[in-house]
Amino acid sequence: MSRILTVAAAQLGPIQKAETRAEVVARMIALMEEAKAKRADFIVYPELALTTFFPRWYHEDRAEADPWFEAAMPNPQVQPLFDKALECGMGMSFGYAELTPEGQHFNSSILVDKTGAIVGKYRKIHLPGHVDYDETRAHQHLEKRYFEPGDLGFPVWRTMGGLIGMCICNDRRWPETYRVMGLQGVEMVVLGFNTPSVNGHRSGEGLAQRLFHHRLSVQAGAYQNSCWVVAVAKAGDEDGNHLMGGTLVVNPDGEIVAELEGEADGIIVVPCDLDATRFGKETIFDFARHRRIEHYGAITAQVGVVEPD
Ligand code: CDT
Repeated sequence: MSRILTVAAAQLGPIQKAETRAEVVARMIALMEEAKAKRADFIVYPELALTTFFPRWYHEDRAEADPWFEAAMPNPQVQPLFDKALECGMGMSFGYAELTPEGQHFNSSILVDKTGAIVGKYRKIHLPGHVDYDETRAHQHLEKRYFEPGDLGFPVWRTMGGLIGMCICNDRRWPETYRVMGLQGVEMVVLGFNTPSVNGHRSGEGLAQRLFHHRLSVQAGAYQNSCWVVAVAKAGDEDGNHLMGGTLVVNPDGEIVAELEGEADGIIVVPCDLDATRFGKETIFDFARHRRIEHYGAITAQVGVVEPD
């Protein structure tokens, strides 16, 4: 049996500070049209897809960052993307900065089905970076200043003929992210990322190593939970700050089946057989038969390391 969901991983090249939502949405629509021509069912865009990666910019008054946030989704500036998706009969996922009616700020992503309905929302849980200006860093990474940790867990949704989950950027480096979704039977994890191509704390850690850690993380998550992973970059030079590419699709064996070259807007389209997740889920990663939860208590009982006496 096969159950094909054809996915388009839609990388965005750099978005400069001065670029408007309307300009970015036009770029996203152009990628969607390309995906439609290649018969994609589902298109995945990056983290914070509608704007530049603004958490690199420090504001003493954090409310000054609010113009980067969306107070409603969809809103008039993003509606043309929803209209195009409905016209194409295509599901989609993209990330954006969410400002709730209660005044909370999250780094969020949504899952939209082929009828244009928002069926899922995820709020980033593993926020990297720092709260205050850090002069020891080559560049600032102020996600902990501008966002609260997500409060929705790691849900999985039954949609588009499969079981689909989301996470965002830094979440992909944490095995807990995939396992919590794996325990809900996830068949495809989709995620977007904005990853600086140099570690702000360690200038010797450059592009090659950053790409290595990225691939290592998503390949391990896919293999250990026997699911597809679709990881989509915002890439290139944003106002002098470089983000790596590395948009790719990983199969449930942990193999990269497609990877986009370069740092510009572009897509890779992969027919993903969701039934290919069955083998791993029913053999080596049959959780019901093999997990030993009596030994996993420390995973949820503590945050930091507790060394033995
Ligand atoms: N956007 C995001 O989460 N970026 C992080 C950079 C970590 S360095 C502070 C990432 O994991 O790629």
